[in-house]
Amino acid sequence: MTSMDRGEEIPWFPRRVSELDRCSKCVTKYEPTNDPRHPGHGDTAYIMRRQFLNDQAINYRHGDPISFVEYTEEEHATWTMVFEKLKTLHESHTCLAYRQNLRMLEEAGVLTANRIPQVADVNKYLMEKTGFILRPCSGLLSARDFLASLAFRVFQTTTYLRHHESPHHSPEPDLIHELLGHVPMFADPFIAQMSQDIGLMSLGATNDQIEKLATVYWFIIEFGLCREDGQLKAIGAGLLSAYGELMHACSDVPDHKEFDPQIVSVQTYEDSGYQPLYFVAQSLQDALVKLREYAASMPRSFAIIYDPLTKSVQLVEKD
Ligand code: TIH
Ligand code: FE2
Repeated sequence: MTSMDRGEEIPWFPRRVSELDRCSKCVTKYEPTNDPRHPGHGDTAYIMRRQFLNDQAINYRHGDPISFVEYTEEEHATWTMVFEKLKTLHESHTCLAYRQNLRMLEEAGVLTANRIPQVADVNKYLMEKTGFILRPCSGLLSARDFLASLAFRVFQTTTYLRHHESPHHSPEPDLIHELLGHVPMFADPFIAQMSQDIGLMSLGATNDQIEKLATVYWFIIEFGLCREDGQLKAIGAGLLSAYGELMHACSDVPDHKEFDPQIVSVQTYEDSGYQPLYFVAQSLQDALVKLREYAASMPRSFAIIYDPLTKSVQLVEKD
């Protein structure tokens, strides 16, 4: 008997990469239009600029060339300031994979401190590293839609920048976070695989499972740490793009626990200020192994098979 026969509804999910066009549902949180915690709250010019870039992203369809974005001098200046300040912490606070990939991205001229890179150029680079590509989106997506895209090695990316008066921490993802936090890590095969595994597990998952997977994603891909030579180092993109929180995370102020997806999946988290608790993996390899054990333990009435050549998945019913 299949799960369909038992009357269990498997929620709709994309079967091929082009169906990600149907996975762009945004959730509203920290909108500068109505949330005083957003640094751009009350700044009409900022709000309009953010809206303009979001509108462009909303109209993006799979297969479209990524359009060139003309960033303003003010935006370039914010980028440069953030990049240069973060550089002072790279040696001491970031993991080896980040440092190596960032150096390669700089040497290739893809990420440079003086100009905001174009997403199309970043994609060309990442495509050859791990096959991950960035696709424009218009803000914080629903966890289900966001995780589904990872199954196809697609990363939904905001295109607006944080407010210039709060350059070193943003309460929401922005292009600086995507480019300085995620891009060097998506060039790493273990992070790429972990992200895709979480994505594949999310396809057709229950709401409860989606929440658990989103929490694991949060604590490893966004805010994860690892230990190198006895020292805490950031692997999470949310730390790699935020000067203040990067220092906080590696200090002895917050709590640190060993990364165990079973425990992580039910941990509550902070999403407007610094985290009070971080999880520490032994290494990226170790995190991937643990994640795969966790994935295998998740109850599911079907299996998903991914074909990288056609970027499509097949659902196999278990009986
Ligand atoms: N706090 C991050 C930054 O300042 O770059 C942005 C975010 C990542 C995830 C949630 S908010
Ligand atoms: Fe992120």
